[in-house]
Amino acid sequence: MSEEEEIILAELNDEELVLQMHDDLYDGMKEEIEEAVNILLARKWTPYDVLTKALVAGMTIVGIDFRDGILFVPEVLLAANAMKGGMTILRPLLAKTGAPKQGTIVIGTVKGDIHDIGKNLVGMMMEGAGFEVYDLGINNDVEEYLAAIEEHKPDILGMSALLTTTMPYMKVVIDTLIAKEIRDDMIVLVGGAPLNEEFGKAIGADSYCRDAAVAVETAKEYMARKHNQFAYA
Ligand code: B1M
Repeated sequence: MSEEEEIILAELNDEELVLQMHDDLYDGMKEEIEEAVNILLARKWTPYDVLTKALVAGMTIVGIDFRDGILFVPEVLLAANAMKGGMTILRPLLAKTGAPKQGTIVIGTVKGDIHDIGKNLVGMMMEGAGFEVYDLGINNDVEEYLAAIEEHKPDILGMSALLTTTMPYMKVVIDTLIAKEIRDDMIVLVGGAPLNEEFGKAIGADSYCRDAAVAVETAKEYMARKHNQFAYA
């Protein structure tokens, strides 16, 4: 018999439960994460707080230990899978805010890059804020972005990159939009951990978005400006 005491998640107070979730995420325990997400929601936590304080904060710890060589790819994949379990519960709740329709966004991770957790968060939060979101997934080349733009005529194009080796591809996409004379038809927002404001400006994006909340605020500001332009035209 194990000497370890079994932890009953429902018996923990909020603070203990969030810390336990950080541990469970670290250990890739999907079922425990799903149970804990449901407990916090039942305690009237907002889906946004569960997402940011429990899941994103936990994933940040995973990221630091991955960087420092304490965790390796298989463990990070398990953590990512546990996080996705939690996000699956939160997605419909975040999207169900009944927010008025804001606009349309096409979003995807760039060619060569398979990181999608952050991009998925941005997509979910955009949905929650009232945007119609077309998520192209990972590893998108310029042709895939162009096809989606042609099909959905988005107000906003969002690109995500998590690797220093893939972030330059964002410029390839923007340069192609310029060459095809469609750059001004949409707002281009970029994000991902290795990017910064300076990089966003250098490649010709409209804005760099530090996180999902900033992405939503930025997108809403651009849409408000667009509507005002039409109102006074
Ligand atoms: Co990868 N990985 N990874 N990885 N991975 C990083 C990015 C890394 C920084 C880790 C490290 O060394 N510290 C490092 C990149 C180093 C660099 O380039 N400078 C790295 C590496 C090296 C690699 C591999 C090359 C490892 C290898 O194979 N040797 C490999 C690359 C594979 C590839 O893409 N071709 C790889 C693989 C993987 C996994 C598959 C194991 C897994 C991804 C699983 C998945 O996504 N489904 C993984 C993970 C999980 C990470 C870390 C640990 C966590 C990323 C994450 O999900 N963060 C990451 C370390 C880190 O970032 N600290 C790391 C949580 C997420 C919520 O944050 O993605 O930053 P983030 O998104 C934020 C903002 O950036 C912003 O909003 C989001 C939400 O707030 N944002 C946007 C993101 N996209 C946006 C788009 C927008 C707006 C805002 O558009 C409008």
